[in-house]
Amino acid sequence: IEKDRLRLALIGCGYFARYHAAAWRVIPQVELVAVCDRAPERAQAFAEQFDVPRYYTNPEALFRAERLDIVDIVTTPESHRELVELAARYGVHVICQKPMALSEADCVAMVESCERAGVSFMVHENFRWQRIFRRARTLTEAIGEPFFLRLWFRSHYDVFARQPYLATAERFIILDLGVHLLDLARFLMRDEFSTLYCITQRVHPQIRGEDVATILLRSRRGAAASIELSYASFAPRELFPQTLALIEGPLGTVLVEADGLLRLITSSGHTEERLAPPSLPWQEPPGEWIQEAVLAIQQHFVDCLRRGLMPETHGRDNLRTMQLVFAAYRSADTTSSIALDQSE
Ligand code: NAD
Ligand code: 89Y
Repeated sequence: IEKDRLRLALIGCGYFARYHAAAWRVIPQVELVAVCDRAPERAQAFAEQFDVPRYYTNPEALFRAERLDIVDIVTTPESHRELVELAARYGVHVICQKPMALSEADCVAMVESCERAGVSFMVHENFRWQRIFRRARTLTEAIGEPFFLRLWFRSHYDVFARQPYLATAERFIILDLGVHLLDLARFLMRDEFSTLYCITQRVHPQIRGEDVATILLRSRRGAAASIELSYASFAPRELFPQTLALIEGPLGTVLVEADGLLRLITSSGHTEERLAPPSLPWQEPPGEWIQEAVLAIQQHFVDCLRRGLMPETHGRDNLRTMQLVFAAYRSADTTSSIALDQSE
């Protein structure tokens, strides 16, 4: 798109949207012209806080009234399909929070609607935009083709305090958090997965869905990956929301440790580097690395739109991640391994 500034609206003015809005405001090629939330007081307060000229409570009214280039959907997932399809009908490019939707059929329909309408559709899959994982992926170039990956996120952080809907969701940790680690696994391995086995558990007595999941995968080229997710794990130090990683190749190992520490071990020795911590004016603990990733992914979406390129984690790419998510639930429900069709 060749325009000085792209006209953007944001739908869903809840907890996480504040990091999106703060980031949009410092991306110079974008102008946040309107926000929308079905709760009028939230829409109004959010518009005031982020200096946005107009607010709406009805998404259709927003699309009718505004001439938009981009919409950013930051509602909870049950509304993602309806809102993405609405954007497609109005010919507006879309960036939508993860998880794309709650069923595979919804995800496929969303991707197809955007393709038919000729709008760009990207999923806001931000974990791979954390600086430490961009750097880790570069370091893997020194270790040859990885034969093993372990990603783990084991925490006892009270996520339900800020995101109470997670306590009542029928499916919790794989859809909400596993989706990020499954995407990271695809990103770090530069490969797709062909077989998956998953065990789920519920440890918290007062929630509805699973809060622990262990997923084992085989990649198309034969590598093994193990993904561990838990909100029931006490640790010496609470690291929420940091993901840790181990990547092994024939020529070396890459380790992603806490607080920006990276290690590379090869036959010529052991090097370590610590990335400088994020420093954004709006950052809030403990999610600073992710808040920085939010800015990076939004800038990437805008750069791709302006250059006519497909963004990373565009809808069809993210369908592969979502297929892994749904396969993990199928595997856990049936205690069987699932063969995936991840052909090109
Ligand atoms: P939230 O419940 O705090 O906010 C959602 C807002 O959307 C609410 O204000 C609600 O009124 C509004 N809304 C819902 N449906 C709507 C509709 N149809 N039309 C208009 N408004 C509607 O939720 P949240 O915690 O901010 O999560 C939002 C999304 O962000 C989720 O998809 C969640 O998975 C994702 N999230 C991502 C990260 C991350 O990327 N690291 C972190 C937290 C949350
Ligand atoms: O919603 C989740 C996410 O995307 O990152 C962490 C989180 O906030 C809670 O699991």
